[in-house]
Amino acid sequence: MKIGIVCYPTYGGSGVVATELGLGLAKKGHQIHFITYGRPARLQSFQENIFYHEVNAEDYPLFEYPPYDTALASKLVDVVKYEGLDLLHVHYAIPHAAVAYMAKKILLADGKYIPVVTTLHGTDITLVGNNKSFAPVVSFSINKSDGVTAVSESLRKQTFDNFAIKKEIRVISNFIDFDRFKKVNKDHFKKAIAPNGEKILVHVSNFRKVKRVEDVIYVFEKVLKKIPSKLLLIGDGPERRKLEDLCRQIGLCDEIRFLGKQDAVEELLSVADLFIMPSANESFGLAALEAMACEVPVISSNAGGIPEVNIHGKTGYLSDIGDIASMAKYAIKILEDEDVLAEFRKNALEQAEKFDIKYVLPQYEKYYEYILETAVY
Ligand code: GMT
Repeated sequence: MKIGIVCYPTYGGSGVVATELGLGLAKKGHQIHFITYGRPARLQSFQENIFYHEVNAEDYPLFEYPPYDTALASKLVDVVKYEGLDLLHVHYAIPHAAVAYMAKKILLADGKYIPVVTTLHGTDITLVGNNKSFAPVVSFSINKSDGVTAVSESLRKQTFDNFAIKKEIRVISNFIDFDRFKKVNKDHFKKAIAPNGEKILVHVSNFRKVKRVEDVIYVFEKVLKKIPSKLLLIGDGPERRKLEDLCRQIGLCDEIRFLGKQDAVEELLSVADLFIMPSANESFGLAALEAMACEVPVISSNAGGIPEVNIHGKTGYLSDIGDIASMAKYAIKILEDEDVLAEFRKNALEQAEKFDIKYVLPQYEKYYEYILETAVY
């Protein structure tokens, strides 16, 4: 198949999933065309069957904002037409599903039919989509997509609860590529981060409010009272400044390291003992799955789709959103006993294996085939 993939190319989970999906499909012989405004973060080197088309929203003195949607629609029309694409797979309802619909109509006027599959990732539904000014576009573009997938049962339910959806939504979960995400020997990292054998706690996110990174710091503060440990905060985003201030305020600058954005996050996860994800909302929690693939148990909130990934009492523990005391108690329970930690590590890996890309790629391929057979125009 020749498939066009549209996504946000940044460090967010949706861009990661879209890119890894494209790379995986290309390895299986499909021709993949990424159509984005920047090179996707995980698209780093040449690979057979991968093409990249950059969308340039030209600025013009008359425009207050560069017209990204129009530029993307025009690029989609161009790529579908001249590369002979069979299907467009857009990640994120707004604006991608809406823009794909526009491109589809333009192409139809020219006698070319292109089916559109939309994947919902979470913030498009739970945060942005609930903003009343976006809601009509979100509902419309979901209903007008030929196929719709959501990354968890929880997100599927939330979509039906919040919007007037007349379409079937297929759940195809996030996945993990074990060629990349696996525990590797990085003892020199461990020695540098925790020279006295301290336990290493890790959080990875884009430091948005919804991630509740301050809870990570408060949980760590409690853990530190019982267990010698270090905290790595990986990623960057709008809350970082406040978080740095918080670390200074509570005097933990020597114990907490802000590492910023990291490309080889799996190498850091390889030296971690515990991953913390206290999010207020999380449609799936790909970052937790990546940690589990590297044999790291997870202390998380029970928001959204996280319980579909992190199994309470087995791969980690779930607490109510904001319940720092409970999260710290569970973290200590895992970290204070080496046998317990080893058992949770083993369970985390076993659970992550259920989300192996080798099981999920065929689900997308089958879904594309189904859409190509059934789409009516
Ligand atoms: O979590 C983020 O801030 C990034 C966000 C995105 O839209 O890129 O991630 C969402 O999609 C990921 C991939 O499907 C999911 O694993 C994340 O749980 C989801 N984030 C939220 O729902 C907050």
